[in-house]
Amino acid sequence: MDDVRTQVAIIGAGPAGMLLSHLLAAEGVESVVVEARTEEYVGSRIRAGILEQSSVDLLRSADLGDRLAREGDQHRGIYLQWPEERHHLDFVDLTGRSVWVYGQTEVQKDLVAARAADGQEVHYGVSDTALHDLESDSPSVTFVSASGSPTRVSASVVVGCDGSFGPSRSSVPDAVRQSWEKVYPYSWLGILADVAPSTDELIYAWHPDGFAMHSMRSATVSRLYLQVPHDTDIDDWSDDRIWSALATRLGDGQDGWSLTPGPVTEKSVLPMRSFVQTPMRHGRLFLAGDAAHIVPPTGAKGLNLAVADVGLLAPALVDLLRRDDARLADAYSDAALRRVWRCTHFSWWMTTMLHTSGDDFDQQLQLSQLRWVATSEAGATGLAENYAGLPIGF
Ligand code: FAS
Ligand code: PHB
Repeated sequence: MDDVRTQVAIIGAGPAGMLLSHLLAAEGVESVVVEARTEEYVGSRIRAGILEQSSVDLLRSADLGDRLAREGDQHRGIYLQWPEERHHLDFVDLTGRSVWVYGQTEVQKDLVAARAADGQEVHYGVSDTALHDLESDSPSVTFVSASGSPTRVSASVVVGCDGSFGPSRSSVPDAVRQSWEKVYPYSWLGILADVAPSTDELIYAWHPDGFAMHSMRSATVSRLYLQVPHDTDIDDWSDDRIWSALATRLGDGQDGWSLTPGPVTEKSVLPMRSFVQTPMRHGRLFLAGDAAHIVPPTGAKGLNLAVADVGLLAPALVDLLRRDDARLADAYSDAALRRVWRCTHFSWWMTTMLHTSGDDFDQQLQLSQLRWVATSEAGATGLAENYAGLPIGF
C-alpha cells in the first residue's frame, strides 16, 4: 500500500473538488485530489452554461477570472415566453446583479490549468475508492491508482466532491442521514449546434407541446433544450425533428423572430430530479456540490451551488486546520443548506412553472404565474434575485 499524507483528501476532480483545492492552497492548506475518470473525460462533459454573479465574484477573487473576463458573455437577464408573448426580465435593473454565459467545460479548463500550475497532486483514473475512520482525527481515503497500486491518503479532513454517484454521500451513517428526492416526469433533450444563437439572451419558453430553451456557449455555438418524456430514447429524435420542435415551441415566425438551425454536434437526454441530503458534514467528512444535492437545470443552479458550497467550506477548513478554530466548520452544514434549500425551491419553481404536465388546470396556473412574473416588478424581482444569485453566505 502506497501511503500519502496530506491535510485534506478530496474525492472528485469536478468543479467542486478542483475549486476547493485551489482555495485551500491559496491559504497554505495542502490537499490531494482523487478522481475516477480521466482528466480528458472530466473536462469534456457538456454540463452547465451559466455562472451567477456570486460565482463570478468568487472566481475573480481567486484569480480564476481572467479568461472569463475575456471570453465570458455577460447577460443582463433572460426572456420568458409563452405563445404570442415574449418578455425580457432585466436582472441588472431589478437587482443590480447579472449572469455570465461561460460553460462548465471552460470553468473546468481554468481550474485544471490553475491547479497544474500550482503543482497540485491529482490522481486520475482511480478505482475502488473507499473512505475510512471518518469519526476519528485521522480519516483516510484508499483507492487503487490508475497504474494498479493500492494507495492510502491519510488526512485531517476528507471532502466528498464526488457527485451524485460517488461513495461519499453513503459514507454518512444511516442513523444521522436524511434525504429528500423528487423525480420529475420529464427530461431535457439537449443539443449543441454549430450555429450562431438566434437570440441575444436566454429564452425560457412555455408551450403546450412542452418547455424549450435557447441558450448558447459562444457567438458561434448554440445550446438548446426540449422537454421530452423521461424515458425518451435519443435515437427517436432526428436533428430535423429536434429543430422543428424547437422552432414551434420557441415561436419561430412570431413578431418577425426566427430560429436559425445548424449542424448538431452533441445531443443527449438529461433526467430531471431534485435531491438533498443532510447533514453535509459528519465527523471529519464534509460534502460539497452534487455529492450533497441535485437540482433540475431549469434554474441554472447546479454548478453555482457547488461553487457556493466550496466558497463556504474553504474558509471553514482553513480556520480548522491553520488556526484550530472549528466554529465555521461546525456551522458549515447548516449555512450551506440554507442556500441549498433556497436553490432547490427556485429550481423546482422554475421547472414546475415552465414544463407542461398535460393537466389543463396546471397549465392555466402556469400561464398565470408567467404573466405575473413578466409584468409585476415584485414577481420579476423574485425571479431575478434567485436566478442572478444571492450573496454567498445567504
Ligand atoms: P461533478 O459530478 O461535476 O464531479 C464529481 C466528480 O467525482 C466526477 O468527476 C466523478 O468522476 C468523480 N467521482 C465519482 N465517484 C468517484 C469515486 N468513486 N472515486 C473518485 N472520483 C469519483 N448544472 C447546471 O447548472 N446547468 C446545466 O445545464 C447542467 N447540466 C447538466 C447535465 C448533466 C448530464 C449533468 C450530470 C449535470 C448537469 N448540471 C447542470 C449539474 C452539474 O453542472 C453539476 O452541478 C456540477 O457538475 C457539480 O459539480 P461537482 O459537485 O464537482 O460534481
Ligand atoms: C445551459 O446553457 O446549458 C443552461 C442554461 C440555463 C439553464 C440550464 C442550462 O437553466
